[in-house]
Amino acid sequence: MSVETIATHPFKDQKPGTSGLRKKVKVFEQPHYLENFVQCVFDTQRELEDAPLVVGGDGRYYNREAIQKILRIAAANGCTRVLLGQGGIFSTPAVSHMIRKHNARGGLILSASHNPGGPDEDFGIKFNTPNGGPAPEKVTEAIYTASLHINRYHTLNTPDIDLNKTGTIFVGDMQVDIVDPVNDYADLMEDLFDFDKIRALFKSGFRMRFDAMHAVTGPYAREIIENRLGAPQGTVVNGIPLEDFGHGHPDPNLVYAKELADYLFGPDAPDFGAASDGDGDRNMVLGRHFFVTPSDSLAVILANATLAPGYRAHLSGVARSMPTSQAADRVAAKLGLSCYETPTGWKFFGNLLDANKITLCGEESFGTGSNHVREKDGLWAVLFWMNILAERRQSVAEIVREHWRTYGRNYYTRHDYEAVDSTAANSLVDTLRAATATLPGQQLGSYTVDYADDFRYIDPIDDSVSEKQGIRIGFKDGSRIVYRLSGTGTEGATLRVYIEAYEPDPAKHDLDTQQALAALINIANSFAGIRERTGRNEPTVIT
Ligand code: VG1
Ligand code: CO
Repeated sequence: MSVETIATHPFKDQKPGTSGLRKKVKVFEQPHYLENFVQCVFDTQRELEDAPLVVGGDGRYYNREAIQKILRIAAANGCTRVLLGQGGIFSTPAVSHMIRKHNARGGLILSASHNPGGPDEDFGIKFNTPNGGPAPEKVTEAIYTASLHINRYHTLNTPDIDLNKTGTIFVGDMQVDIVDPVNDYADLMEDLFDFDKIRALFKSGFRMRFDAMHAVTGPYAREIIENRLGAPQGTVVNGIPLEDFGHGHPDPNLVYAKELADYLFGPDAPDFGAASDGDGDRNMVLGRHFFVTPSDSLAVILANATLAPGYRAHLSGVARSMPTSQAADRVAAKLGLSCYETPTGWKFFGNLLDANKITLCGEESFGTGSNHVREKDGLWAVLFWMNILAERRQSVAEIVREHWRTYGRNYYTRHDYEAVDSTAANSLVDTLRAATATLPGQQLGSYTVDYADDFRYIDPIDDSVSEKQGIRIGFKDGSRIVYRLSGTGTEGATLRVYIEAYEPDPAKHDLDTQQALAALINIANSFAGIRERTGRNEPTVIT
């Protein structure tokens, strides 16, 4: 089979954001666009020749086309073996596990995560390194730099392969093993959690609903929750991955997973509800008439971790992204564990996990995970909760309220302003940055500023420095306001405002979150001049 070398030209917009390269499908469909990015991965990651390379995606529109192109480019670049999910399917955490389990040299994940899919929506590609995790900044920078100079890529002139049948086939000289995308991952979950206990919980009449949101976790959830754990058929809903996610927005929060939320807050609510996003790395958990914030979820999992067999022996430490609430910090302090604060994005947990500095980590954006893989893991978090519920035999609400009584409650909300004018958003953040120097000691409303900065992170393992990770304003009473711009949006800029307040008094643990935080929300809005600068009177999404 002869290698074709195709002349190409650089695209100036291939800079990976918080989580890989994410663009409109129409951008990816431009001639050579995807090809360039993939070739730049091979040009900069020479060890990929030794294979295997793990490839799969969340099943969204353009997944299959992208995989056919990737296989030809991989083969033409001398890659000897690919592990491909049947139907082109792999969840993000499953890819991470496959890389680790099969000693692969990396993985390519096709997904724009929770962003909508379809011809006019979003597509994305992420490169994961041999530890199973998202490429760190030095790798994404190298790929980006290569993309500014590329003038050719290598491919083969071969027909498309059938992605649907498991087994081994060849693209040129490259072996492609098409495998069931679920089995290895389901086995890993069975190693970590007490499946007998959870089976007994279902036998006792426990009812749950898992909403796969027409995205990638459907087949995983059916195998694990219905087949292996014995939940009744129909426990998993929207379980078939669709190219456009049923016209939905596969983002598991109270806004986009409204159907599930309405059910859990309705008259016939089951004991437990959960959902996952497009590529399976996010999770939302709900109890009957009760929503668990992702920040609280991390704290509760940490406090109860030793109830799960995989975490019984040892917990090293915990990390959370900077804007995530400080609820986990309080648990860590009590357990005598170190707690790290990292910039937004899972790639920053990788070094801490590899060095065994942390066992658990999480983000406020519905991401929770551990050292079992190097990505956040939606189903894992759901199973962790099920294991805790099976052991404690209390309701979700009882468990969380008890947690608040022990540690206090961190009220928390995030306000997103989507698709705002990029120039306006950048100047808003620039103005805030300039203001931070003089803020400490000042009064904002009834709050006294303790510290203010643009978060700068020095990786404790390799000393790499990440600048400008978000404006933080911390107040004397422990409450915080954080502003940052999203790195995953595909239209204009998205401004995220994160607001947190600590409440030790159990008599005040039942307030509505927006009301409990109203004074701080006002300060956050007026101090940044959000209305004047963005022309928006209210956030697009509140979580
Ligand atoms: C968002 C979240 C961040 C998360 C990232 C990827 O990034 O805030 O916490 O790691 O999405 O999640 P940003 O830059 O838009 O705020 V996913 O599920 O896309 O892999
Ligand atoms: Co995701």
